[in-house]
Amino acid sequence: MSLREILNHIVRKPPAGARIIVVSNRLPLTLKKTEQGWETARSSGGLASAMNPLLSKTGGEWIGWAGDSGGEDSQKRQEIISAWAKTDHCFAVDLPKEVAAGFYEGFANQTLWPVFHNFTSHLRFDPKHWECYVEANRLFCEAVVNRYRPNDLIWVHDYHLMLLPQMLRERLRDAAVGFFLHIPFPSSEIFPVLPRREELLEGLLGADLLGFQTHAHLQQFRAALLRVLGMESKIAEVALGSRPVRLEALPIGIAPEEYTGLLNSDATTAKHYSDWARRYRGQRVVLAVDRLDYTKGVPERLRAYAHLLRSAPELRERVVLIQIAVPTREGIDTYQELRTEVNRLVGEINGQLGTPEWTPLVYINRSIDRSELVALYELADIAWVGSLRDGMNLVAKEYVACKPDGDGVLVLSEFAGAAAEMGEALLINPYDEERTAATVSRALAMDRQERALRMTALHHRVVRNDVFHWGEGFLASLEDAVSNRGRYIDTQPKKLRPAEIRNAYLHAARRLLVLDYDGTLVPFTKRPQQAVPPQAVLDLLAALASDPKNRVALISGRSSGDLDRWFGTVPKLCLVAEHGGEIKAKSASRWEPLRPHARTDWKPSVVPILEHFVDRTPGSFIEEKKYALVWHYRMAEPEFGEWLANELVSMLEAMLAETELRAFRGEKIVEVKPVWANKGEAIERLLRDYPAPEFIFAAGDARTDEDLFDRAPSNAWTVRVGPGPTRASYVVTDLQVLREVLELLATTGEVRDEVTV
Ligand code: ADQ
Repeated sequence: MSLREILNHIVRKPPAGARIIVVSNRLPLTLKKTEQGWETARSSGGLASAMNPLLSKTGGEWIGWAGDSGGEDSQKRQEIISAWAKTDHCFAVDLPKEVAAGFYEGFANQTLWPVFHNFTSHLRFDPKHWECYVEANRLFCEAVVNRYRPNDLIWVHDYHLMLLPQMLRERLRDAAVGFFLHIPFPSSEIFPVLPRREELLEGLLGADLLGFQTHAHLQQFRAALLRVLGMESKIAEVALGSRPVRLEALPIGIAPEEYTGLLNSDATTAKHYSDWARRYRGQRVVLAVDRLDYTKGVPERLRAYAHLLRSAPELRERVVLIQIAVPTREGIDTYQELRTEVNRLVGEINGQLGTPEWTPLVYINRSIDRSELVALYELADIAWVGSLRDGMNLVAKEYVACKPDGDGVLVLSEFAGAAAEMGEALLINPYDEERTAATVSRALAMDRQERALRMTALHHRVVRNDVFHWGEGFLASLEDAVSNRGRYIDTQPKKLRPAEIRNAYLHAARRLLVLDYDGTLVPFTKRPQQAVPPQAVLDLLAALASDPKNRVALISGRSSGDLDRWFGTVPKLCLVAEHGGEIKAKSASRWEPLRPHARTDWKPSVVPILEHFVDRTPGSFIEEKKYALVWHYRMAEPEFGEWLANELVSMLEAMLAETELRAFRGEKIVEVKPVWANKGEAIERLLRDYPAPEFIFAAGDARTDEDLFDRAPSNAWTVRVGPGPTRASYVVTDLQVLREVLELLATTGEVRDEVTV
């Protein structure tokens, strides 16, 4: 059985009829211009190894950029491209030369790449490059739309194509679209630096599933959504009105057999191994393999190595560092500068520290064959991965795959995604050259037993969590996300029909009505104190509360003082203040906190932060409640207010992470309060005091009311007032309609005979 067949075997069987369309910047095939004319070169990267078996199993297709944009003998080029479509199911997107340059070397690699790797100083932005990026994504979109058949699963890869999911959503409304980001997602401090950040996030949100290499990257994406778009999300989902976007951390793996196969039974690999082993007999071999990219930390590694040699003279003539560095993106200035710096360091180390018999650093500045690479992995006592930032880093996993005997040490940067799942490696901070040198020295001195213990655990994990496991996991999640989409649509709220609810109301002998105040019974006002209840609202509440079959609770974000002043005179009305912070039960004279011994000693540390925001935002102010602090910015300039609110919430989230406090966005407010003070807790408390009502009605208009809808029993009439995503079962267009419904209930409460079904 060939490797491909074995892999096909283990790949999860896709649902009948579902094909995969893989979309990535580059195809696994590239056009190469040689002296004989155009030729096809095959890439055997991890992505190609993962996708090929999945594609051949499902009859899927791969869409990507053909590479070189052509020239004189373009007819031959076109012939090759047509052959790819027939024999390899690879469909080339042709990008005009200027579009390709602005898209790839421009926006993708000089704007997105540095920012996503935290190198904001390398950021270059040209609005023309952005236009090329949009155009290239559009051309990819056309290509996908042309190839798409209903039920296909579209899998888009990486930062080159961040606009594509939304473009596809607009053209193929029901298509299953997944996106995987191979590089890290930057922190919410850094992401906003990115020109066109809103469009990029919106582009991604067209997908059904967004996959990241680590949980940390996923969390940073969520933080960026909040900060840039003011959009809240759950740990694994962004709710977008009618459609959820699933978020998942799915670390990519390698195809271990592609390495172990060569290791065990390839003559060329064995030959390379014996040549290298002979050459470095008596020396410990430390290996580094990178694209020559500033994110990979090559100069930092060379400086740390020089430090090691200077501080440990006993290592001289007994160790060699083999640094393989594949040239990459050479048309970009930063990469030229990096190349010059690395050349200088190589010369300096060998010139200053070498001897006639010993070259401490072997520098190979080209791509090497897989067989040579595997021989080097086999030979190396230590692999040194020093990325300053990296989505995953496959070299770490490839080295481990080549150590089935458990002998070898992996020194790994904590800033590579791989560190999240390779804890048995010796972790380094590559910026700390002194300690990095000490760690490499420790790796060199590590005894056989410890090496075996660490390497065996790593090896098992790399073999188990291979690239097929990753591919299957992604596709399974994508299908699941799409089938949940149906359930999500089913759970979209229905329009509230007054006759229907009136009927249910009249038939119930025991009823609970839970009503929000601002935005639900009265409109918002510029100043919270202006929202005094009109007499009609007081009369309505009094009528409902006076019905002996009813328990009515007004549940609001306002303070107990406000509620007492405005509603204290309505008999039998139960009041809940501060979103569930305090409760005044029916006919009670005193307020009590929802949680006993609730603390307020956190306020002095939060007030100065809110004051700082008041200083920056004319028209905004702080409201102090018993258990909460609120920053109101209704009177502030709208866009500036929203922007600052996002910033405030992001800042508070980080600061309050370890406490029971949280920062919540509301209607033109940011509120800091304990997590337990919410309307969900409040309805549960109301139901404890008044158990098993036959009819439950809960209405609200804002995010805080979602807790109420979430925790209300499943048979409750939960009603959202106004538009927006909601977990309520029903919706009414505005508060006027809600008032009419409540009036209908209040006035017809006792007239059973009128019921018409
Ligand atoms: P890359 O930045 O390209 O990938 P990496 O994960 O290290 O980084 O993959 C590099 C690949 O190139 C490895 O398979 C390696 O063996 C090969 N390679 C490196 N130097 C070579 C040389 N001189 N000769 C031949 N082959 C060489 C992006 C992200 C990563 C993420 C991957 C996959 O930046 O963080 O791990 O995608 O998701």
